[in-house]
Amino acid sequence: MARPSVQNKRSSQSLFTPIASKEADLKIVLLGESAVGKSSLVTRFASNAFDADKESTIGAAFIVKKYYVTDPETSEVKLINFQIWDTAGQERYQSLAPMYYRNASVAIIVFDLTDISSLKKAEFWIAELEAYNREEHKIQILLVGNKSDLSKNENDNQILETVERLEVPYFKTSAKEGTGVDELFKHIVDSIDESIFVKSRETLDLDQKSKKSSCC
Ligand SMILES: Nc1nc2c(ncn2[C@@H]2O[C@H](COP(=O)(O)OP(=O)(O)OP(=O)(O)O)[C@@H](O)[C@H]2O)c(=O)[nH]1
Ligand SMILES: [Mg+2]
Repeated sequence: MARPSVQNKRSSQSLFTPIASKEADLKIVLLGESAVGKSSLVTRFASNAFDADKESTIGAAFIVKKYYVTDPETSEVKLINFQIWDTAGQERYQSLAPMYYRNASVAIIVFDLTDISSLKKAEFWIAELEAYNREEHKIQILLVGNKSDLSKNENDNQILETVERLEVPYFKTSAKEGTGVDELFKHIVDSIDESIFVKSRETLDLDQKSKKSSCC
């Protein structure tokens, strides 16, 4: 089957918002050391923007993003309501993290490709989530090396060895330039279980409107 195409704000959605037949809510959490670019990745994904002077997150930020996917074969449009918890990487907020990853479907663990110590912190979060998953939870864990625009390959071998050992899907991104961000979210969209989709409220609204207009 051909892979579904994704329409986000950058493409046709701003000109024409499709009506989805099905929709699903998807809770995502971002974890990682401070200043690795978690908030910048969310801003790139949700608003296609980048702020070079982004302020460090306090506690956590919550972002909602509607994301439409069209199946090229059936033309069926599906809506994914991303509910994104962007946590604060500063040490003093670390104990709050379980509040945000509890009930999440996907955890994006971010490190900075130019700062090898941030990969250690990523390993810590992966270990914590794997322990949580052993208690009958099922968070999909993804590892992201961000700031690829700055990386000069100096840490590559050490990163690759660690990534192979961790055995989690790995993505390289630049929130600044936007590279790799679509691939990351497309991977998330592609791995959504069909069973979580329900009939879209947009279709239900249309059904009701057409019933009203044909009535009496
Ligand atoms: N060059 C470059 N800079 C980036 C990139 N992503 C983020 N930055 C910069 O890195 C700094 C930290 O980014 P944030 O997005 O605030 O990092 P964070 O992980 O959310 O940090 P906390 O909220 O403290 O946990 C900011 O100055 C960003 O502009 C990137 O891909 N490339
Ligand atoms: Mg932040």
